Amino acid sequence: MCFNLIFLFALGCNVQNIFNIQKPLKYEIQLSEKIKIKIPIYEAVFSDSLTYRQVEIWNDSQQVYVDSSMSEYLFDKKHNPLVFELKNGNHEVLLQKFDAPDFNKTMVFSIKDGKVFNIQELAGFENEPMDFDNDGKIEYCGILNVSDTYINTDSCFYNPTLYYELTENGIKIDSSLTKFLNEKTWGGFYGFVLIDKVVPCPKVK
Ligand SMILES: [Ca+2]
Repeated sequence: MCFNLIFLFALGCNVQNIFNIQKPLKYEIQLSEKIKIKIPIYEAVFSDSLTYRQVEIWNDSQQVYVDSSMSEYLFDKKHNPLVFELKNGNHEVLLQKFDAPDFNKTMVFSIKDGKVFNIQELAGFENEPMDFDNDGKIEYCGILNVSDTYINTDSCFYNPTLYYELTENGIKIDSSLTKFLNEKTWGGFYGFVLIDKVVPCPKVK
């Protein structure tokens, strides 16, 4: 088995319970045998979700990361947070960062030898993971940034959907799939980021 995909199994409490507790909270979410996260602070209600700050990542009994910024994170019980155990023994912890008014982002924390050695910011995942191109590997997808509406409702600014493939070495942009599907959507591939090129809007099926 090259890697294990382990979903968040439970927050262990519900929203009502959270607001009934007055003292500081500290959740622990065990993501795998070695990796867990701790969340000392809940921040705000957004829609029906809570956001969390000062998230800590732990490897065994060692804290390997603490977010000291004002970043807020969102959790659900399906695909967020995630941990991937890679073929080489490293781990990747994926957390969803609240980024309104822009789209949320997926933060990827790479852990090796008990240390976070790399942090990536990806598009927030919006789909059920699936094998889009039938190559045996699943992909997640999302859009990095919100685009402005163009004055002509038949036209849009080019804003690609990015596809990320889960490989045995970690989650990576699937360039060929991203190019292929965006070309179908936009009538051409014009890069991996939002640009001010005006193109016909994608047809909603
Ligand atoms: Ca695939």
